[in-house]
Amino acid sequence: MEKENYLDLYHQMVLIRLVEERAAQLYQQGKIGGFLHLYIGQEAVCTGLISARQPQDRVITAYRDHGVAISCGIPAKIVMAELLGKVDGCSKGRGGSMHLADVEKNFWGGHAIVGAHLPLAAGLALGDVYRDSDGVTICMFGDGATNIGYFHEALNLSKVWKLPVLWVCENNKYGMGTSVDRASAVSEIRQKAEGYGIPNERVDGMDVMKVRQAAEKAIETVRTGDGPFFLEAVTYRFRGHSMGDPERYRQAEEVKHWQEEDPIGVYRKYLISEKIAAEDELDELEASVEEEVQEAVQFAENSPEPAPEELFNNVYVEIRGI
Ligand SMILES: Cc1ncc(C[n+]2csc(CCOP(=O)(O)OP(=O)(O)O)c2C)c(N)n1
Ligand SMILES: [Mg+2]
Repeated sequence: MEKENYLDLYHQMVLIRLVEERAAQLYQQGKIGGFLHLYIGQEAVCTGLISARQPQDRVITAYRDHGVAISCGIPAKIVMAELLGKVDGCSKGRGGSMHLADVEKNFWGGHAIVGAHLPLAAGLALGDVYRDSDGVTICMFGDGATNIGYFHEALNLSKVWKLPVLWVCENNKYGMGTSVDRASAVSEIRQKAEGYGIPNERVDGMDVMKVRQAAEKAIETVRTGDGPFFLEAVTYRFRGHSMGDPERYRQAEEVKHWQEEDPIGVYRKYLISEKIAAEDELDELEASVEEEVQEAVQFAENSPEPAPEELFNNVYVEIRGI
């Protein structure tokens, strides 16, 4: 990678963090409605993973999707406008936090029902097989989703039909409020892929470089190979499941322990120790991201609300030649 590429990844991680910190404030001010699931702590996963994809590779995820949308190339101001339910949002203000999407950027959403997008990912990949495309469908989901029937149906079918899917489990140790240890029969989620004969790997999801390397390998394995691959990224969410979670299911010390491994801090140290960037250069970059987020909020606040007569428009969309 060139220096510019390293800095791009840093920029992206800081941007995701600051967008979400502002989103939390806007939520508390009542400017964002519905649910808001923050990705803070998990930024290295989407940043490393999606930086390794080619344009023909699709991405689909669950409701913890703000970081994924930014990594897929949706500008911060468009994400912010969607969070505020405004017409300039990527879903024209109808989707909100859990339904960010942009097909032009090969980002297929943002899905609120746990596990339900896994069969959709299998369908997208089947479409690519029909069209003779060499695209890989990257499907991200949580550890909790792996206890749901859809997960098992989708994994099974993907192996039987040799579908080009990269299954990526973000194991952040908890579902809504239940730890993996209490809800899952196996503690290493990748073991579930073994049951379907799917090759798999576990990676440190707090280290963007490690995620990127594992993702590059996994995506190429799927592209050139004979069916799906399963990647488990071990990570942690620093905030509650969604806004207003009292977090009675975990100890403050545990959260503090993981925060010492903040993925942005880990990467910052790496860039400095490898002499890729100097400290003041990274400080400047952070300051510019703060401005970018400020502008994004202004843009979103100034964007109009959808008009009432638009209510039934854009409920379904016809997409040709996907
Ligand atoms: C089918 C279904 N059951 C229950 C819920 C409620 N629910 C929302 S998120 C969630 C936990 C999912 O945890 P995980 O897959 O680990 O994702 P994370 O929130 O950790 O990113 C649950 C049970 C839902 N949205 N859909
Ligand atoms: Mg989880």
